[in-house]
Amino acid sequence: MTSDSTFSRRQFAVTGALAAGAALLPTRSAKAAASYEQAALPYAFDALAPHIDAQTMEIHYGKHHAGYIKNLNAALEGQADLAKHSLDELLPAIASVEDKALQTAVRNNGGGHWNHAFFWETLTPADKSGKPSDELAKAIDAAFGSLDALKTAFGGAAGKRFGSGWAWLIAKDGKLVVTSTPNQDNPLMKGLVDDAELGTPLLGLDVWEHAYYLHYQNRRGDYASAFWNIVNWDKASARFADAK
Ligand code: MN3
Repeated sequence: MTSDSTFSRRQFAVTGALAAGAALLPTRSAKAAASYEQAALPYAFDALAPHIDAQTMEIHYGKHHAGYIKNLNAALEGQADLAKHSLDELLPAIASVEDKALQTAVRNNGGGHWNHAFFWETLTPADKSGKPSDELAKAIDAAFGSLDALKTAFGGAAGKRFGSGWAWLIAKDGKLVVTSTPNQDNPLMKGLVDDAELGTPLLGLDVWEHAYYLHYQNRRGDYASAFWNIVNWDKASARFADAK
């Protein structure tokens, strides 16, 4: 802490804003200022090939995702009242962080960490991909007409996202919706993304070029189609069950 009065007031404003916007949040850990860590990949770098190649996975996980975590921890240095929360708690309350530079750092790097951790768990080797639960299959049919129609809608969202971002399948008010967000935004970021894009993510596809360019170059559509071979349907089905 510093004795500079301007800095102290700013700190108080940020802390007070989050408390007001997200009262009674449980704390992630008894320790103040815990640092975020990268979980091990649940499969080998080459386990998703040929749909996602080993070199892309190694760089994506080891450099890009790791970089977001490093930058997030740096941004939250000295911000114990924010750092004590999990990202599942922090991202929905992020709009209440009044310090815009801090908000942007958490938006980009906290979003980056959350999105990539979610993405690795969304994927699985093709021989373990499985199929949607009966409950999820029914919801897909109700919302889109068929699984193939969902794939078309999702591929459209991935293809239309200008520049970098994500395509999502979310559960929203008991219904399934395909959305997309720019950069490292995601469907948890209340107040920062459109209300129509808020919901519980079931599937997410990283459409940043770093996610596919080595193998697919400009062919984002081929990458988005290949995604369906390596979707972890057990995981998506569990997320859907939890969302209800
Ligand atoms: Mn990425």
